[in-house]
Amino acid sequence: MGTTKSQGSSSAVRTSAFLLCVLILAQHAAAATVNVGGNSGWTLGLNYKNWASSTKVRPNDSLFFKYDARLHNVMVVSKSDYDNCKTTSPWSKHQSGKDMIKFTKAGTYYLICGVGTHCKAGMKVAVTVRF
Ligand SMILES: [Cu+2]
Repeated sequence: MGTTKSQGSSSAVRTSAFLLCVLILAQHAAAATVNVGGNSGWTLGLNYKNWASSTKVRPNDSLFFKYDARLHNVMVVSKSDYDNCKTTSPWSKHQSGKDMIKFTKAGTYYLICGVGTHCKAGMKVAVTVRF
């Protein structure tokens, strides 16, 4: 009787440990969608430095850029192009107005609007992706 009871509880412990592992793995794998600029989206007049510093982005999360495609676009650029608002050699250009951009590796990524002088006016964001 005592043996049966002890077997029962150790199997319960094993089950809990297994479930805990599954939970941890699931949490690690779950990629989120991050709305760039929060409710304001991708636009002029928002402080993206403040937004980025208060936003957690993990590898494989999708950055969602929501904007009017007639007015803006999104370019992934080098740090130097980000600093200088240079729009002529982007690594990638997105212009659907509802772009999902995903970075699979940790690091800092630089995104700007390539229309007119929007970047110089502050429509630029540096996103640090980390676990
Ligand atoms: Cu713009």
